[in-house]
Amino acid sequence: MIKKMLRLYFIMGSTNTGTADPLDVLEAALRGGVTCFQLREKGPGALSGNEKQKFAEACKKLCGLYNVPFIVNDDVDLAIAVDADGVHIGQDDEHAKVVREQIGTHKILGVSTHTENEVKEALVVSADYIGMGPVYATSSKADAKPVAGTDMIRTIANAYPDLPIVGIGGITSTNFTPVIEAGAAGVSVISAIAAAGNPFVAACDFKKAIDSILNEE
Ligand code: 3NM
Repeated sequence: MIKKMLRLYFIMGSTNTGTADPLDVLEAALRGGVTCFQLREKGPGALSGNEKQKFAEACKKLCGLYNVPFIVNDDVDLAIAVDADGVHIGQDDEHAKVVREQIGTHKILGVSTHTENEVKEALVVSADYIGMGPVYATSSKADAKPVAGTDMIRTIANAYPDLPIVGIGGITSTNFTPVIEAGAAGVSVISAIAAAGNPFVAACDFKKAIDSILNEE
């Protein structure tokens, strides 16, 4: 179930959509077929406090209309306050063990990983999925690690065949195939949808392309 959820995993914050209204972009992405959504409200101009919570509530409501899981990046208190479906954390965020204790076992926990050791640590806290990247160069994350390609995804997918893996970083509808072939269950994208001229068409085309590779509708 988690693997299917990861197929086209859309990530966005209110600063990722240029002049377009972020809630319109999210609605278009959901209509286009994204299978999971993560609110990642980070960087200059990001919302905070009550404004961030209101925005999160609006995002969660939209996701609910489309039956798409709503995940909050990093902010465990917010995830609990709005009763999100899960939390995604990086290696620099709060320790995964503490987060698992805070959110319990009913919420989804995703962890960004870059090495086999980080993957092992994520497994200890029963991470529901891991993110691996950046597969390609990205301009959406200021402190992204060096480009990793797909080698580590392949290594981890071979070692842990049941572990749901999602690739991230510079992935588009025209370069995602090697990520799936390496063993990822899906791809996470910001700009390929959030910065597309038509996010609905971008999500639709992307979803069709992934489904055709995974041979399922
Ligand atoms: N995490 P885009 S790369 C949020 O490598 C994030 O862990 C990364 O945005 C990692 O699809 C990244 O626009 C940015 O490249 C992904």
